[in-house]
Amino acid sequence: MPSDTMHNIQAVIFDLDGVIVDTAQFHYNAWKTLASEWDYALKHEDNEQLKGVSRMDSVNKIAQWANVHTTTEQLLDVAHRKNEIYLNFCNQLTPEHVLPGIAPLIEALRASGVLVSLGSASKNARFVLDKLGLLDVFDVIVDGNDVSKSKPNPEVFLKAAHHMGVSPQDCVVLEDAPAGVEAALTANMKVIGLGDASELQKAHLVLDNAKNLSLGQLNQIKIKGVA
Ligand code: B16
Ligand code: MG
Repeated sequence: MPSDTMHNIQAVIFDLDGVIVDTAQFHYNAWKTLASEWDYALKHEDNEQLKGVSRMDSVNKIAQWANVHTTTEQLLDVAHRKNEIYLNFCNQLTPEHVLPGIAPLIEALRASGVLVSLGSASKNARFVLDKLGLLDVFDVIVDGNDVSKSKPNPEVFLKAAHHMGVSPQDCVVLEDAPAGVEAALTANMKVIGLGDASELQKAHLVLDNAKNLSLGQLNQIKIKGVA
């Protein structure tokens, strides 16, 4: 085996919302509707803090921002109604909504024998992947139904690595959220942030999108730990 092959990545873990598909806006609009019932105008900055965060952790944060103290039943009801609005938006998704570069990247990784996994906080991940025509392309899917701790906890990524039989150091995570970047770093994985560099500065590399992302670039990050 050539010496540099030993350093090559073995797996890529994809976040879903904001990496594979732009559903972040759907979450935002749905939460805005519910927050307005509490007379709270949800802001863009608030939404940044909800990215990658589970549904119940999100509803708890919004209640706190709105200074609302209510029962668990009511919080569950708000979360349930938010999800109905969100799923209604998701119903319109088709394979054309897969973000640029993602489908060819998955194809290239699979062709090179690199494992691909989903690592998402969403309990709707399989529904969304099905809409996008991507349900069958992952070696492993770990989503919000499989974990008890929300990002920035690394549970979702560590579970994905474990199910693939790969060491965390041999995984690269693609993330759009500060909480997800934090989770990947805590998991001892390399992480590429996709989106706003000022929000994702802790990632090893930040790109606008996955358009020109190649396996060679992923391996460079693995070898050099590019900062
Ligand atoms: P659900 P990701 C996360 O998905 C979203 O970024 C976050 O906004 C959402 O609250 C969370 O999933 C839970 O989603 O309500 O569908 O279970 O970015 O980790 O793929
Ligand atoms: Mg995300």
